[in-house]
Amino acid sequence: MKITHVDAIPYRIAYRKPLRFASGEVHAAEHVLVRVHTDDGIVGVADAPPRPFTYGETQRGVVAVIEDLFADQVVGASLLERESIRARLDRTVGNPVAKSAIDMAMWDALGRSLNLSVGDMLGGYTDRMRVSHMLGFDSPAAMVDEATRMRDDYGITVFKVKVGRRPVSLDTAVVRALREGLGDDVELYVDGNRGWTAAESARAMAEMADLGLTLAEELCPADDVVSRRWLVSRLDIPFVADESVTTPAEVTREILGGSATAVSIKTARTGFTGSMRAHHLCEGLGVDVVMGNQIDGQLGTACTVAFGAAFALTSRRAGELSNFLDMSDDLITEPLTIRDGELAVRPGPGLGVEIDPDKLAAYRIDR
Ligand code: MUC
Ligand code: MG
Repeated sequence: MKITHVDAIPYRIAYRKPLRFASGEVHAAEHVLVRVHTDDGIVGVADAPPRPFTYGETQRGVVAVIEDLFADQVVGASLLERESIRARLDRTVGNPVAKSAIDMAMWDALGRSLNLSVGDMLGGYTDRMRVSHMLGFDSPAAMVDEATRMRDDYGITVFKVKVGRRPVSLDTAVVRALREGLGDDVELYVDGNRGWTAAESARAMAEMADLGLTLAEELCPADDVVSRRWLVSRLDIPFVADESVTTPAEVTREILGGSATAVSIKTARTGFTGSMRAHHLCEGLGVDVVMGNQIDGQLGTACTVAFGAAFALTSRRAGELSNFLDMSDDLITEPLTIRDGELAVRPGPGLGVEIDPDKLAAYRIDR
């Protein structure tokens, strides 16, 4: 189980329609496929979706940091040496997405080596999650149409609505149109990606007080420390920290500082090893958790559902597991299927996902 080689392969797959939100927009999956090879001929895979507007990483930067620094720090180690590898990688600050993809590819390789599924190795609580679909910026009518299609075609009844940076009245009109168009049986929550001030957030949430929202995510920046605490203290629903909690230490700071009351765990930024730390911390602190989406493709989504289903706390709420549906194609041989509003964990071994060599050859951009 010794690691012999790490590949970082950049690829590009267009989206059928762009996803727009307060901190950026995505027109194509410009990700990096990370492969960890072992001396037994096992290959573990994971996806690195760089998000410059959230963590500062770029596609070329992820490839470079893996090739120039991380590969040497990993090669020669056993797949079981997760903690010492983590300590070596953490000598380089930042780069959460590159580090996480290495970690998850190691877990995939370990599962394949032991003939066990990653979900079972992590915790094995359940084998599926309810799905929440993230609705990017558009007109109220277009967002209601998309949500209706997701409900009718896939049985999805939980929606995260992107808000912020547009006129507050447009965002509140969208949420009202969704509630009126889809009725009381759907769950709605909002994510501002830091796009409002605390005062704008308070006004918007008051305007939407009759709409039965269940969560408010990262409405304003965590750096607006005092005003965010003021906002969080007056809300009557959990305030989810997302981009402000990229490490367990940040979870502690946000929650104990009163700047958030729930946490989004994203395997794309904390891998499986760091996500376990975040999960155990949230459980100990007694805060709610949402399995978030970093605009993942199917490989990343397979990682999110494997982790989310592994624990009671992470599987309680619907996980954000559906935005790969907007991609024009993907890299894996057998597509993930959402049915009756749920996504099942692949049984394994490892992540239970295979990369299609023809698709990888068609979409990689390094040759
Ligand atoms: C989210 O929850 O914020 C937007 C940017 C990103 O990195 O993830 C998405 C979704
Ligand atoms: Mg978010």
